[in-house]
Amino acid sequence: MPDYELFYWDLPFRGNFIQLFLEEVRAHYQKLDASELYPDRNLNLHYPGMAPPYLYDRRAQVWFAQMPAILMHLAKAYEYLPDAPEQQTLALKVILDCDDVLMEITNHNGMMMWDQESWNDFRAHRLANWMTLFERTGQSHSLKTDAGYLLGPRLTVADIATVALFGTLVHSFPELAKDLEHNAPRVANLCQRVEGRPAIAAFLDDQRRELGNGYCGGQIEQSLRDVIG
Ligand SMILES: N[C@@H](CCC(=O)N[C@@H](CS)C(=O)NCC(=O)O)C(=O)O
Repeated sequence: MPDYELFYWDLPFRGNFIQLFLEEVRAHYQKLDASELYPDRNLNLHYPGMAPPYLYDRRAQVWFAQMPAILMHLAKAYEYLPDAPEQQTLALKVILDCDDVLMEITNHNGMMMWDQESWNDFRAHRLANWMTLFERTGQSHSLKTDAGYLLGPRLTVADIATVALFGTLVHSFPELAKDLEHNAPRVANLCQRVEGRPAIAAFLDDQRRELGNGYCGGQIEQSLRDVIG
């Protein structure tokens, strides 16, 4: 029996935040399709969540929804938070920043499609500022252009989340690699280093062979491809 069950779509988007973590710590888990729970059963969970991802922790017998809550739960279990309490809060802040970027880049989870003008403006300003903000956070700690981590001397959940955000983004949309390199060179290098860690690299190889450059799916992914391309 696996220790965890992760329910998400066959897409990287929010699911990879959890899956990169589970792979990194070599957790015993099973990935199941979100359609097994959503939309018919999600309100019957003990702690219902509005939408995938969902994680079931078999030992604790608890269901979790909300990507940031799931990651914090796992980070505590595997000691992937920084040591100092204020740095632990900073790790949560980094994960919440990531979730905000996911929301913004998909125009509120696809509620509206992108048009060229609004995308160009978002890319030049808010997306660039988001990238810079992660870079500054790393610079305030030990992150160098070829070494170190976002919140200090060791890998934490904040690195996994940052890489799940920007590593996935530039893999799915290689046109954005130069934006990341320009605004956040240390973060760009962090993505390569973390994506190269053995368990994560093996997982991403398989996933990228299967899903190609798929990102968030649906019309909003097509809309992103139209404006980026
Ligand atoms: N704030 C939630 C957002 C959950 C969410 O919007 N999930 C999306 C996919 S990433 C979803 O499956 N939405 C329902 C749908 O597409 O039908 C979280 O961070 O987990």
